[in-house]
Amino acid sequence: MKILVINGPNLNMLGIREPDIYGKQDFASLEKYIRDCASELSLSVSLFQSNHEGEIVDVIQSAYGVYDGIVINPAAYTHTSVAILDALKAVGIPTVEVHLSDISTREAFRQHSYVSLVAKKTICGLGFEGYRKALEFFA
Ligand code: CA2
Repeated sequence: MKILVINGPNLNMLGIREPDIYGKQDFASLEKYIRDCASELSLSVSLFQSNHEGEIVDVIQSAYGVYDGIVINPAAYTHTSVAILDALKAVGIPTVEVHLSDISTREAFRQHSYVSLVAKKTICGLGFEGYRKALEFFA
């Protein structure tokens, strides 16, 4: 089973600020963690990170007919992007949404997610472990 993992804007900056919210580990550690989890679960995984909404839309469109599942942390685009929601609807690939923090207990503007409208499952507040749970959903 082929899974595409998409991380959105600023997640490449993990570990340098706000460790109380996002943890102390950097983005390279997150990518290694995801690859190790996928390997343990016998899933084929591709990783993509972008700070650009249109690039994320493009990679979702490119996943059509190629990937069996998408794991996405849209980061700030979670709360703003109808374009990412529409791309996920267009390709119809089962999607699990992940957030490192618990967005339901943070600022009001973080409590709404467009991606949740299409996601099979949303996992929040488990840090890196949320990505493992998302991969387990597909496994
Ligand atoms: O909790 C999550 O995973 C988020 O998707 C992370 C986003 C945030 O905008 C969402 O509301 C929730 C932020 C990604 C990274 O932000 C950083 C902030 C400071 C230092 C490093 C990264």
